[in-house]
Amino acid sequence: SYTFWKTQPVPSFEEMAAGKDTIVDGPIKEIDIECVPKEPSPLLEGFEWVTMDLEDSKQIDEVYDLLYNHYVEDQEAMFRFRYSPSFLDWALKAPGWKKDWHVGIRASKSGKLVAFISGIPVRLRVRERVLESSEINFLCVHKKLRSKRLAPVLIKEITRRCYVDGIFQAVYTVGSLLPTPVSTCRYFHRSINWEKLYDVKFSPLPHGSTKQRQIIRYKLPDQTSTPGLREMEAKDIDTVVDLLQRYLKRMDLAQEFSTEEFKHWMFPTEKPKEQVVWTYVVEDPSTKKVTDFFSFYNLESTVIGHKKHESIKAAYLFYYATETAFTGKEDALKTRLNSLIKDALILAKKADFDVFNALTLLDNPYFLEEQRFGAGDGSLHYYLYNYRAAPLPGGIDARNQP
Ligand code: YNC
Ligand code: MG
Repeated sequence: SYTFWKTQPVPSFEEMAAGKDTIVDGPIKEIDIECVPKEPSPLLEGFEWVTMDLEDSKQIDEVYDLLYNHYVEDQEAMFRFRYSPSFLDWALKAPGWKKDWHVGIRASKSGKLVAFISGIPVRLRVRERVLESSEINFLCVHKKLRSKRLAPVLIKEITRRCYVDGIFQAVYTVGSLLPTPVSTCRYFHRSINWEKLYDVKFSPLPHGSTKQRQIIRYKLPDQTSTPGLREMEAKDIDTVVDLLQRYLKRMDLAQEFSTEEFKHWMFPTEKPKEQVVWTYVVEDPSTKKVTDFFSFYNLESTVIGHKKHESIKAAYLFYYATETAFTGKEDALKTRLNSLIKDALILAKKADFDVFNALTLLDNPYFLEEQRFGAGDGSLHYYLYNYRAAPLPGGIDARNQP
């Protein structure tokens, strides 16, 4: 098995396990641009390569439709991610985005989009080294074309396009196990609308509990409690970028944010049809200094074949940072994060979300239990392409788009 992955510049399971303490970080293979093919390799008869034009909203809708019907589901096929067109517009047109990295396959006759893979440029720091890399996401093959080895063909094509542009490393996250994760996180879920989550069988009724007890368990106050908490404004940007950059230095794997990238991800000014990201700051009422921020994004899941509920509205914790992280006082950090995330839950409830999700990354373990998140059954593995790196005990950032 792993007949494809064995041919790729990724560490084997054996190498990674044996080399835990001895692996020296660095590229696996040198790429000679001269030797990179100028054209894609031929496809199965009846299919053709296309570069999607995501400045055309009709083509965003085509990607949306493909993913809406064929993208990631849970093990029991009860839920499927439903990235909105506004979300895709945001996620695929990050600063420096390249049209060439939005790769599709169409059926020649009908013109129908049947497969997709994408990359965006990202400056990724692995410990002390910064890699100009691509972040690969939204790999999807139509259900009728599964198990025909199309996925390796798509992966090879996006790799070729990255190489052509002089990008030789990539980062990607996948729910399933491939050779070889550099880090692994678990999903945690915090019910907001427990009754609905129970109705759609997302949340079980724990043995020995009652519906009423569950509803009370997840009840939240009507108002946030952190003094000075408010929506982020343009005037906060410089302070918050600086805060986030300092905060992320504590992690072994993190995106290096420029101000432009920060604005794109955390403070988009063009208001889309559907709001994608929410960002709040805390302005200390006495000093007027911004001391904390947090953000979450909106990603629904379709409830497959349910009569009453079409989808679950999920908020995903995105980036955050707090000055208390630099005090060296673990207790202070823990207390602060718990207050902030409790307020994030309250705000997510006001915005009509049913559930609030987070991974075991950043400083999240400090609040997951106390804020009544429960472990989900999914893991998310983090991978690097053409870069060998010892496992990352120091934590990772929040690029948590599955
Ligand atoms: C996957 N998700 O192991 P072996 S995540 C990578 N990522 O290869 P076939 C995957 N590889 O084991 P199917 C993968 N899923 O023989 C499968 N594979 O070595 C490997 N699902 O191919 C698999 N989206 O075409 C095997 O499988 C080979 O028809 C089998 O297609 C797979 O976006 C898939 O989960 C996932 O649409 C497309 O099942 C299909 O099943 C599907 O016969 C639902 O493929 C949606 C879904 C995946 C979400 C994601 C990140 C993708 C990362 C790809 C790797 C990028 C590497 C870096 C490239 C740039 C380099 C530079 C610079
Ligand atoms: Mg296939």
